Amino acid sequence: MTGDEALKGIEEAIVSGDKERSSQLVEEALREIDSLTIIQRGMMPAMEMVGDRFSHGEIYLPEMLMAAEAWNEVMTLLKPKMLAAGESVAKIGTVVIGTVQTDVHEIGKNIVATLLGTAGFEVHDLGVDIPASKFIGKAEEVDADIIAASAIMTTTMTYQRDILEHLMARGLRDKYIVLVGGGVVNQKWADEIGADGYGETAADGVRVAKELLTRRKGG
Ligand code: B12
Repeated sequence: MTGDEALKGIEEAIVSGDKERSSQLVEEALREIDSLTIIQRGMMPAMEMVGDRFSHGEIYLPEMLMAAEAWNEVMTLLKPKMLAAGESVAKIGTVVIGTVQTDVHEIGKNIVATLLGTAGFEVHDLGVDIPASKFIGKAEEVDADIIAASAIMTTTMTYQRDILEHLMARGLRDKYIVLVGGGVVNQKWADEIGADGYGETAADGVRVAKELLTRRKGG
């Protein structure tokens, strides 16, 4: 099987929500393809397709959930490998990350958290459906540099603004770098709410996080 065929197979297995086949194909692919390529070129296109089919009424919530479960199963194979690759990296900063209030989409946020970890950040992942006060409470507790908030839906992105408003209300706005991202979020939105940075992909997020931190530390 060529690399492209392997990635196509993984895409199809995730779209159909077949956990066992997804894991088996990923294990095979790992002999030749690195974890990030598998995520970006096999798994993310699967979720795009699932989203398209859902919005066209071709599949329903249970199928979308099955695809997400297949994704999570595969990540149990990939995440340890990715983290091991970053183990020797020196600590560069601390991030508190989560998906905003009323939003339970975690897949994108989990990739960002994993990649930040491999890049040398100490990552505190709060999970999903996180209110602004909890982001800030945790950031204060662990003396974070960065608060990173994921929002995947048009109905939940406004809760990213909430984080900035809460920070301002508590006189803490300048203490933290606020990074936003997620399906519907873009640079225009980030500018509008006064976030410090935006990442279209997880890899962009890591790059922006590093740049902003270096600038803040005067490097
Ligand atoms: C899987 C999925 C689900 C799963 C989530 C399971 C889970 N454990 O996460 C389940 C089935 C639970 C679900 C539920 C719902 N979903 Co849904 N879901 C999806 C789907 C198919 C994939 C999302 C995903 O994981 N994408 C893959 C990841 C890798 O991409 P990503 O999240 O965008 O993340 C990348 C970047 O955005 C970025 N990033 C993400 N976060 C951050 C954060 C920072 C700081 C940075 C820098 C970068 C960054 O990095 C990631 C990697 O590059 C999308 C379709 C789509 N195309 O996105 C719909 C989608 C998001 N869902 C949608 C909807 C409507 C719903 C429901 C309301 C459906 C319903 N009727 O109940 C519920 C809402 C539940 C809730 N309250 O949150 C809509 C949202 C539409 C909108 N208006 O915004 C979408 C777009 C589908 C559609 N086309 O209609 N969903």
